[in-house]
Amino acid sequence: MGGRSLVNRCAALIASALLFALPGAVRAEDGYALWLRYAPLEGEALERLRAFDPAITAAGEGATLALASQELARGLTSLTGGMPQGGGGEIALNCRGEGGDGSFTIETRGRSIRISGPGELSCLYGAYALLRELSLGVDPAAINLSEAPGMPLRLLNHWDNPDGHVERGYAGRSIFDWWRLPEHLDQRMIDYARANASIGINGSVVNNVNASPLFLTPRYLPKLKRLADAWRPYGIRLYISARFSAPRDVGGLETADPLDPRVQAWWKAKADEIYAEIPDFGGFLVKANSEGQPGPQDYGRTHADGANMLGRAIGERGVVIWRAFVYSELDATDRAKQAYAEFVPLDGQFDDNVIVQVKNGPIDFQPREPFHPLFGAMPNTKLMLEAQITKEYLGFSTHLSFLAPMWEEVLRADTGRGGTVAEIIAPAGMAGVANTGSDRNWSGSHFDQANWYAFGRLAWNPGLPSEQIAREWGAQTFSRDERFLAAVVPMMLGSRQATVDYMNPLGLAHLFDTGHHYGPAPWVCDLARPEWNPCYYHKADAEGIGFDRTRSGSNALEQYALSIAAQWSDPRMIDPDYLLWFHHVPWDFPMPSGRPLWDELVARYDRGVAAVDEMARTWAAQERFVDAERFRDVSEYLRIHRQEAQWWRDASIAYWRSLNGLDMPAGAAEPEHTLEHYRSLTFPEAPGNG
Ligand code: GCW
Repeated sequence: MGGRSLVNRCAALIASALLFALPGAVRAEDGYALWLRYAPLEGEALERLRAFDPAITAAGEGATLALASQELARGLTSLTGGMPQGGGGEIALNCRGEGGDGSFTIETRGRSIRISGPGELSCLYGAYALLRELSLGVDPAAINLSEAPGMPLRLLNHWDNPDGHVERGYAGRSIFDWWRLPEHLDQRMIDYARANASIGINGSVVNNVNASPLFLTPRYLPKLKRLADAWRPYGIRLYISARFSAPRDVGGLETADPLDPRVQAWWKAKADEIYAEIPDFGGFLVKANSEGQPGPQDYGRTHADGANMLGRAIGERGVVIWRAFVYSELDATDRAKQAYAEFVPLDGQFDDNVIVQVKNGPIDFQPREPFHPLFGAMPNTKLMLEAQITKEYLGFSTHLSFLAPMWEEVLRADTGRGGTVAEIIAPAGMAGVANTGSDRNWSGSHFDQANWYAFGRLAWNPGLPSEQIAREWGAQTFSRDERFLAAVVPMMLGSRQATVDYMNPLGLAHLFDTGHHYGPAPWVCDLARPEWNPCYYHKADAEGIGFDRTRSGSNALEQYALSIAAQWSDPRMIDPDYLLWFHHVPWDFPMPSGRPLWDELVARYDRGVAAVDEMARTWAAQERFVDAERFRDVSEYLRIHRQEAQWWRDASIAYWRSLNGLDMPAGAAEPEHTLEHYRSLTFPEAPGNG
């Protein structure tokens, strides 16, 4: 069967795509289509693409190649308002074989575009890349690209439970319908794979790291298999979070000791059982001896003992990803130091198929943290970066906060020990804690789709500038009109700093309300474990504020390379964005701006709130570029965002003043309510709680 018939087989699908693509079709824009809307081109770009009118030919037969053809046909139909007829142009897909890393080349000669690469996935990735360019209005005759992935593993981590609750999920219930699987496969599972593939994501860990052992029971295997089968053509491998105590929980053993031969045999048999059904199973992700999860230390063994035991069960078929997010109430040292202290001594002891997954910063996905000191400190261990796409500490789904600049900040950070974070993780990869849910728009808010998109694009190419990501996303998702992009791209780029400013300015961290982490509660000081308390992190009193992590304090600085520690050790020299992370300083400490610390702090809060006002104004001017439904959604969310930014500012300032007794700096407004008011607010039903 030749390439043409492949295309013919896609005809039905194209016809249905056409239905959605017709200009003026009465189809509400609810955000479901994500960045894959392929809105009809206009003007010169439309004429050019219509004139190009390619035939799509594919040399080969495989399912992934067929998808590449379908995607091209669907995208072109949508972009031009009509199915390509093969009126002279050509898109030739030249990729053979399974496997390959998805790297691709797009070469254009006259009216012929050739997509090639080492395996079929190359053609699928190339097709998405070509469509992205065309969606941005680029002339097909000018598209020449050659791309390879910046790292092998580009994974989403879902913190989804089998009952549909999503830990730290702000977009509804889980997208995974375990109850109806394996018999019913929801269309969302295909659309999900397609969205991921379009940005280069190649794996999905489908359950929470606070893992239910159910996923390791025979009942779940057919469910997992159905998903894995559906995702395979999209190049998405399925992984699961494994509960370390599973041999006891569901295996009938009385121990989960990694050095016990029965435990080893149980995991080996379990892995074999999984691989018999899912030959390309990705492997296990494990949260062990962290926040009450079971692990090897329960038996006096190390993280390396536990990880290697699982790694041997998996063998060459996949990987074990072991999380470094550990801290203990029994350990009195600074929480920011604990992961390093536990893991650095194990460097060199992990097997080849074990990867240690490290959060971007040493505490926990705060609006801003310095990079994690483990990056660069374990030269003989594969390290993977864990980022959080879902906005647990960044305003849930109602604050507009574009996170590419945050990830760019960590990826580009020079560890002073063998390269930037991006270079350190290049042999392993990046994981993003997903923000997907059952909400029609997937991510809880339209702009949070940009964070999913940005995560995938950065994992594919960690050198991509945030600005380019924002432009691409904005043009594909909302409007390619230059006036829209000129306003909305800068708005997105400034939004994360705004969140830092009104929530946790100047290096403050973890001032969130207990448990659900919704809203401010810097006054909480009395919870059982010290590091659960915001007071532990800010250490504010009548004299000053901030966590002394220099030699006179916890000396967390010593965990960084000397060259980096030197930049951060002097409170007068450090970038003010990290000041209170590393230093305890008096309220009148002179800041580079010339203001005393207190005035600077209030100015930062005000700057954050003002930035949200500005965002609302910017958005209000975009009505003509955006469909009514999404325009209104974003407008309403920005109203919530504005109120909550004010709340963060006012509650924080009211609390600091209760400690320092200082007046408001000249010209700054008093908090709207009393401290008692802010302290009295409770939100037991806030979403996403663990
Ligand atoms: O960010 C914290 C969250 C927990 C989460 C934990 C982790 C999955 O508050 O909900 O648990 O980190 O990363 O393990």
